[in-house]
Amino acid sequence: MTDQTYPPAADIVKNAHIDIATYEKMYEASVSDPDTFWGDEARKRLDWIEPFTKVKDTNFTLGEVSIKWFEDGVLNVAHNCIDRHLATRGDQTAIIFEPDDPETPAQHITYNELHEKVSRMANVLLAQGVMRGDRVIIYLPMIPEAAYAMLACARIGAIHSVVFAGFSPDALANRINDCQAKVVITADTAPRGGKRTALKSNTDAALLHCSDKVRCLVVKHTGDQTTWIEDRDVDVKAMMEQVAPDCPVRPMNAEDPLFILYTSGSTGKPKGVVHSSGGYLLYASITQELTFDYHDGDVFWCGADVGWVTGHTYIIYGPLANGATTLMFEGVPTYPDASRFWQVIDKHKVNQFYTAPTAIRALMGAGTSFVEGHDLSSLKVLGTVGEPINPEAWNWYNDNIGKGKLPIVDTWWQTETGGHMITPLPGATPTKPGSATKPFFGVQPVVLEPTSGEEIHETKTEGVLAIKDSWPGQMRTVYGDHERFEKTYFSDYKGYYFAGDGCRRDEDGYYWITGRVDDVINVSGHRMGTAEVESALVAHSKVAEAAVVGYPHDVKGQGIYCYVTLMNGEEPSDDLKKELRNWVRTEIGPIASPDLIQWAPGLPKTRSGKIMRRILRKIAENDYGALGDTSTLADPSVVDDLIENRMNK
Ligand code: 6R9
Repeated sequence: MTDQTYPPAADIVKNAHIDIATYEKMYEASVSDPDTFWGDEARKRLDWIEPFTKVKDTNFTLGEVSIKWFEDGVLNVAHNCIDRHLATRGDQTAIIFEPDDPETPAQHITYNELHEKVSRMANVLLAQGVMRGDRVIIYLPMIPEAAYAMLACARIGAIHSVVFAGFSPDALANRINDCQAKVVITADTAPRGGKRTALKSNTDAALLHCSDKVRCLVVKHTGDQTTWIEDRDVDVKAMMEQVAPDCPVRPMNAEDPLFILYTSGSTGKPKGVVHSSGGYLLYASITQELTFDYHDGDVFWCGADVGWVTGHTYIIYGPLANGATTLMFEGVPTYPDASRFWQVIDKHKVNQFYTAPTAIRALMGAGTSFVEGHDLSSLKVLGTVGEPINPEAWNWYNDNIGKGKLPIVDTWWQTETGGHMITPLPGATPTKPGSATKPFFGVQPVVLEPTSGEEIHETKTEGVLAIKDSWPGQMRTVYGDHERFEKTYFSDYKGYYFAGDGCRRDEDGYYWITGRVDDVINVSGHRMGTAEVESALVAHSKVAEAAVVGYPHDVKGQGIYCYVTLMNGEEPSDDLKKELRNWVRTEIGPIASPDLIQWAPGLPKTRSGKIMRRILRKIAENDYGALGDTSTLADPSVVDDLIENRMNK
């Protein structure tokens, strides 16, 4: 990592919402008196049906963890993202939809049109018997209907849970069942990078494992043929034409859940992260505006998928709460070729662009010829998210896309945090490639000594990253399992929210995220629990045991390395590797596809039978010098075998 510092350019400082003096003053105010700071922001940024009288009521004590913000306030999220803008910006574009195929015309959906579509979709849901608090699964590609569906739920007080369209039928079924969804909204097929995913047939397969009461709402997007089950399947677009174009918003309590989003942890099945209506929306609004220095009239493009939290907060809720024009892109960065991002920026005159280091690395590998010939002069701010950015990728982004002039905001945050936690602000923070820099307003990061859990007060230090006090965008609970919420985030380090990441803090107080300290790996910016991949592998009849770790991968950041012990009598072969890869893809989805599989006659275990993952990680990383103490192993010789047969990259 380089420690070179890039101060914001003078013209950026001049036009930005926040300069360095303002940042310091506001930061101090936000942590010394959160009630005043967040109370003022909540009144300024959101429309309240009933004003709140209390701002913050939060407790991080194990056994009593409770997070409430604006708890007696009443509002509606869809009203805040749509209706209140109609008087002043009804004809302004709310969503630009850029389809997968560049030959298909883009759509510009105004706030007036968004209002009508969302109301119609809400009426369709009501007609299906969806009531306040009911769960709705959204399994859709990146099409405007995904936005309509999310906002329609918000409008009537239903709780949505978006499932990434790359997940398998099994993963979808698990989520439908975990939150006992009443309805699944899907599409016939999803075009992406010129290929099509059969979402409806995936949904059919998933619903075989769910209650037969679950209704299936199908968006006919491509018109591809699908099976149709009368009395269960509903043609959403046809229904939307039949229902009324208006639907009143339902007043919701600030603490009513807005959505559930499943995310991987280090143990067990994915957790349903629950976000609130009031605090979450406030946090989405303030971070979208200030982190990206968004100004009225700008075109904002977050290149994530709505299946992830980044898409929730920075394609839908943040931009729309701020009355922005937000771009929704159905495709991938490399289709038809590696110039697609730059073409889209040129075509729609994008002002802020937000993507992941893995995408930057892939495009960097394709070469700069793909950037040439595209006018990128509309760009004002660049952002990254999802994993630490390596200096090579940072420099490439800075030189070729930012032309050495634009601020790059490297935003550290999580599904659990709702919005940015540690990030530069364009007009305020000098950046250092690879550092997420300084905390956002109201966020109090601390570095803890990993074993004692003591807070380290020296500025320059290293340890685990934790957060000292609540912020409005914080998750409220794990759906249906508050105990798991407390155990996962508040039990290892008492009194703090423990994020699962390690970090270093330099002499300037800048934070450098060093990666997960638990068994979560980060593959192409997607979070994956190694335990999930392991349980998929051992579900295969030929697999006796499996251990999965991450290893450094040039494009993906981390790749998935699997050690597999076969059942007695099973023969290892390349065909079997292929079979196991396909198996994991069907169990979880293509994003979990193993990169390397090594046959392991035995796994390194302690005498009590615990797999020593530290050793497996080191072998996968090709770092044999650092294996550490292997004397506690039940059978130290298995290590030699694993080293000898390590897969070559
Ligand atoms: C928003 C999102 C969260 C995990 C997080 C950390 C990693 C995210 C990062 C970063 C270094 C950044 N992460 N942003 N690491 N620098 N700027 O990605 O949410 O999918 O829940 O992942 O991603 O390890 O703990 P999520």
